[in-house]
Amino acid sequence: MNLYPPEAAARHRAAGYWTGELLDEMVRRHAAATPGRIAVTDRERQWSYAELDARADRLAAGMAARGLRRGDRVVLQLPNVAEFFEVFFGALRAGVVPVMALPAHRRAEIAYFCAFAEARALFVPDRHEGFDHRELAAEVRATVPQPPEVFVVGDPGPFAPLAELRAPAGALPPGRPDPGDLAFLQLSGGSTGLPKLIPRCHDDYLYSVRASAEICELTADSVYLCALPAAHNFPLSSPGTLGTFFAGGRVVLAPDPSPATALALIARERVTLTGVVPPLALAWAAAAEAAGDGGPDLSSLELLQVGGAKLSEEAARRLGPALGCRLQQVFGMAEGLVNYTRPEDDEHTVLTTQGRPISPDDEVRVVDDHDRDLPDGTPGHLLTRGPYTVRGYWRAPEHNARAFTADGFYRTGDIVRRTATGHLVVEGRAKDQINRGGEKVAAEEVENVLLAHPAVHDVSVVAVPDEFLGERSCAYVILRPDADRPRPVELKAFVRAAGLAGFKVPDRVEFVDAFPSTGIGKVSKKDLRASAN
Ligand code: OOB
Repeated sequence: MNLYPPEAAARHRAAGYWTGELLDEMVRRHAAATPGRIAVTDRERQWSYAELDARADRLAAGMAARGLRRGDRVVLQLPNVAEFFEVFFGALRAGVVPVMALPAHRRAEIAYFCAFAEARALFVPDRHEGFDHRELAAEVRATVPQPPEVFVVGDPGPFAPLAELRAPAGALPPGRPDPGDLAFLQLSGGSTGLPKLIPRCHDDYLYSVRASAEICELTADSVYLCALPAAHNFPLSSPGTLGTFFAGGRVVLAPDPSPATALALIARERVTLTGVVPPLALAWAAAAEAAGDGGPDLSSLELLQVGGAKLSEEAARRLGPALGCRLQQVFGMAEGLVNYTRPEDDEHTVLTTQGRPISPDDEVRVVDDHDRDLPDGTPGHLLTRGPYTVRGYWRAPEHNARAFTADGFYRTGDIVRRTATGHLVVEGRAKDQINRGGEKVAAEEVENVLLAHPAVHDVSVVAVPDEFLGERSCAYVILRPDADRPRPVELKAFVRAAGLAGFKVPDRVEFVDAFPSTGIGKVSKKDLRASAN
């Protein structure tokens, strides 16, 4: 399968970006050179590089023995536990393709991923944050045409424990996958009714990981705290856990991202860097300020990366002093392009821009509504193409025709301005999405669910400003003429009962008689947003 046009792939290879190394081979490399070095710390557990490597081998061999073939898909829904990497690297080594679900996903999303990807297996924890994922797995199995086999980390209940998939030590994984083949399916933040899957290969992803590790100056002494869900592109690759493994450093997994947990882990594990979304950064900063000198010792922390949603200049100014470290802004997307402010950037640039692209060969265009290029300084639509930006979503030709230009640029849906130094400033968004403190909600997905409610005639879900999260979601509802007005909580419960992740449940519900319309009769979400407050 060609994920990139052959001439583009040849160019990226010739430029040295694509090296042909597989993502799991970095683990192998460190296991050979420094077998005893710790790769992962998870609560009281420590796995060395040798152990992680051996586990990945055993899982890869076990998957093959179980009949999972190269190219088969599995859904990975594991929280921040060491087994996340055992399964991820094991699958990659076997050529089995994980779909990177989030722990917050519920029946609707997981069933959709399983059905659409024709997943052969589903990996879940027993319980996470009070929620029983085995029950979720059972519900999913009942709705999917070809139910996946379920493997559980922890108490397996009616399913198989992960241990059952581990081949005996010494078992060899099947043949080496191709670095240009589909390696895993990342999730799109989405702006459409159904989530889109993003096909990433070893070559493109490893380039972004390696270059990110260089930009962020990672070494074997780096200790990365993974506080966001490990499957997300930011903590996975920017440079995140994979960048840390690439450099031979140590990954510390936070069971939850609360200030109490995270700050204590930074102190205990001597964490040197971490990546968070803006609301979390502010919560940590507030906790550190409140604790003062008597609080956890954060002196090991060198770099705080903030991304996933816009960081205000005011907030940016506070973070470094509060946590006693350097700040880096990160503006990235699971589809590819990632921008960083650099260590050599002046303070103003770090506080007021969202960075510049990883690669000299990242092509960035800022265009008007007719795809005409705009001069630097003028906000417009961000289009991008390059050595690690995908050329299309997985099995979505119709959507791809809209989401990509004919010559392969991805339409990010972001409105940005480029400065004279090539840094990007995110000014807004043209896509129909709510960015809830880094968690992305596709308005249409929630609207489709609410439209099925018997009292709802029409609905429009929009972002409204929020002091803490940046944005929250508000569902504007037009009721059927003869319907009794439901209470907002009933409509929220309806969305939850439909099996959507909790972060997609509208924060607010407002009843209106009509929607403002644009000149050509479409609902004007811009005017709806303006009517909030
Ligand atoms: C990251 O990835 P996704 O796929 O969850 O979301 C991508 C979208 C971007 O298109 C943009 O709309 C928004 O999230 N975004 C930002 C931002 N970083 C991401 N908006 C404003 N300022 C920022 N710094 O969110 C992601 C992936 C890799 C690294 C970092 C973030």
